[in-house]
Amino acid sequence: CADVPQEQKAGWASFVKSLAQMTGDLSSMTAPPWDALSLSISALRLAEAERFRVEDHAVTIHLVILSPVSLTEFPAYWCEHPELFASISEGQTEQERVERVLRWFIGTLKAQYTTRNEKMGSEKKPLNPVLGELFYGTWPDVNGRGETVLVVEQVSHHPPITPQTAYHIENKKAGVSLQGHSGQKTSFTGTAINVKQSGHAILTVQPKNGSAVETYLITLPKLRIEGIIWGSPYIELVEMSAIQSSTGYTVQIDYKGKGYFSGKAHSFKAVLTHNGNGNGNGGNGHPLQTYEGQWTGVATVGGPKGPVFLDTNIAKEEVIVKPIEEQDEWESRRLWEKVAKGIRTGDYDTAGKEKSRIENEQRQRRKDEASSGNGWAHRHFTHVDSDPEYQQLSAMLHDKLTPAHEDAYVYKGEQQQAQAQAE
Ligand code: 0T9
Repeated sequence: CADVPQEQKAGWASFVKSLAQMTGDLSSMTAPPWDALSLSISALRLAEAERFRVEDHAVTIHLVILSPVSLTEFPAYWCEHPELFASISEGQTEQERVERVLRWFIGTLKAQYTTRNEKMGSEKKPLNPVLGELFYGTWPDVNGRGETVLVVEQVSHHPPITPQTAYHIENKKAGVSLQGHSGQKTSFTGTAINVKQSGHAILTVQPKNGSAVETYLITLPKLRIEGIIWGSPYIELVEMSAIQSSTGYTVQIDYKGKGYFSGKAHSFKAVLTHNGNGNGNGGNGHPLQTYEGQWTGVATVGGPKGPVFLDTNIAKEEVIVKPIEEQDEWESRRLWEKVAKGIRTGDYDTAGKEKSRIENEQRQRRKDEASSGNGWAHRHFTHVDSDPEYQQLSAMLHDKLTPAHEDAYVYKGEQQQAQAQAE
């Protein structure tokens, strides 16, 4: 690395520093190994680094790795296989239904965590939603499966509260709905970004065979953004997450990258147990079934040679969104239209100016709210300090699988929604 020009090393250091500025939490790190990083990078692929224009300004770097899509669009990833979502209620037994929940959940991971790499070549920094930003979408009723409707709202934005995105997805005909919220805490390890997700989701199912309504707590996995020093960031899921059903079933899902269970990247292994007495420790139950494979590929039941549980390469259906001209001014694609266009066309000047305009407007709004004493009101969700459904389900989960006690954002439903629009 001795022959790497000094300006390029400095360029990388400023690139990495700009990452820190963009992801809030990172900048609170006390002793980031910037120097070590810029040196190790220079020994790697400086040619790659060229596309960040390392010798240039940090501003250029920001925008090149910036995605034109806001985080409020991400909840749509929960439903890019609407038929898997809808068919949960068709399971004949409690165990069959929990298996369908697992199949749907594993089926969402590829979209959630690899879409940006597929569409834009690498993971990119999503647009940071503003408070009150909305995203609406639908998946059509095909073959009688019922229409699925998505409502997303950015419900918090400012520190010290972690920014949170709340969402509600419902297929009325199928009797399946998902309600959740998500936020992230990021930290930089020197070579990767660790992301801890806050929030959880609760799935509600009205079984088609007439059994009582069931709820399922879905916890969110941790992730690592790898490949940063190579200039091509991608996500690997780490540690574990869980699905806990009100019927007493627990699924623990362990995630591993290259070199573990199968020696393949993006691997998982899920174990299904039932906690016989309906309370206490689901993790201690005798394993009823296992599911393993790649969440980007094929998964099997009962061992690697078992029958196929899910092939994640089945076609996905992107959410349908109204044309921008028909959208509310708070809807994500309308709100970010000029920024997104700038990023897409390489007009970073306009993108940057528009982004600052939106951010300044937000700052002014917050100031006005503070001086008038009228805070921002959520349109579709009500904040609750404790959610009884969450309490009931998380009490059945093993400690190591339980997210810290959390509040929730409850969907107001259509009635209140209509009322709010009339006001
Ligand atoms: C919830 C999902 C989440 C959001 C994203 C970490 C991340 C923001 C949060 C967790 C969705 O259900 C699933 C997928 C991707 C996650 C994003 C990946 C990512 O890189 C960003 C962070 C904030 C960055 O933009 C870091 C910058 C880096 C990509 C630049 C090289």
